[in-house]
Amino acid sequence: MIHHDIATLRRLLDEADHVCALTGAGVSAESGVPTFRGDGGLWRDHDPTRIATIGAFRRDPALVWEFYNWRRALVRSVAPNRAHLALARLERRVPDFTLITQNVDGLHPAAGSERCIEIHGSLWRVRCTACRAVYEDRAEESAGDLGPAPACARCGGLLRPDVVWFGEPLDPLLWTECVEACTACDVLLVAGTSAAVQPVASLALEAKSRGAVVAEINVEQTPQTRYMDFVLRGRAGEMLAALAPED
Ligand code: BV8
Ligand code: ZN
Repeated sequence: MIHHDIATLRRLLDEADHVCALTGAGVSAESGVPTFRGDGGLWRDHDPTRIATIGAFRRDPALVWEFYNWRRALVRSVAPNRAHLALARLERRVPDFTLITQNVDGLHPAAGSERCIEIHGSLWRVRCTACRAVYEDRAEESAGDLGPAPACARCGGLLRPDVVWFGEPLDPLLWTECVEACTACDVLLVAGTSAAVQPVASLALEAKSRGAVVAEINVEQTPQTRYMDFVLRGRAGEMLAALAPED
């Protein structure tokens, strides 16, 4: 039996000790950041395997940096939306809250989320392909554009975006934290994700198998809709603001 009423889900959140939220690109859509697979999606014009893979980067680093510089400049020009702000409020109200995001745009931390696991990395971190130095980088002066072949200040090696590409493993420590949070939580909110990318998509079913109440917040159906306890069919900003209204 799938429920659809926000009031009941909100009461469950009020009673929960441990809440987990898992977000995808749909949560940033209302900030003006294109999703990957929807209309006008990022991947629509690009084949992700041509861009978001280590092979693509080795073949044509300038092409990959063109894509990421464009996304960095775009994200620098937008602000967190109601969905990000609502999840930051929820974190402050719940005894034990964990946010897991597939998004690399940094909008959750910008909205005030502190317990946020960026499981696919961040547009705002770059990593040296030679000495593995990691640089936190808002690129204030360059407005996001690091050029076609940014070089490591320490060794001169080629820098890459510190994100997880297809075929690359997730950070094992972060992944363990994600699994622990999803298997221990009372309620899991899955917002704005097509549940297309593994192994992150498996977290929702893992949570459900351990007895969590799992709620999908999405404008469309996903392959996981039928497993959900709650389905809030609508925009993440509106739904999450209703679940965690302003004081
Ligand atoms: C790995 C980072 C193994 C960079 C991204 C089974 C098990 C394990 C792996 C695999 C497997 N099957 C296949 C794989 C391989 C692959 C994979 O999952 N492929 C898929 C496509 C089939 N997985 C991997 O390669 C992963 N690595 O498994 O390594 C390994 C182990 C050991 C040693 C070596 C290797 C790594 C995957 C990470 C890839 N990186 N991005 C970057 O962002 O540039 S993926 C990319 O997709 C983003 O991270 C994004 O977050 C993610 C998921 O997309 P969504 O966030 O869901 O966005 P999408 O557009 O798809 O959907 C948006 C949703 O929002 C829609 O449902 C829409 O309806 C909704 N929406 C829109 N507007 C709104 C809304 N909802 C609410 N409100 C709105 N307003
Ligand atoms: Zn280096």
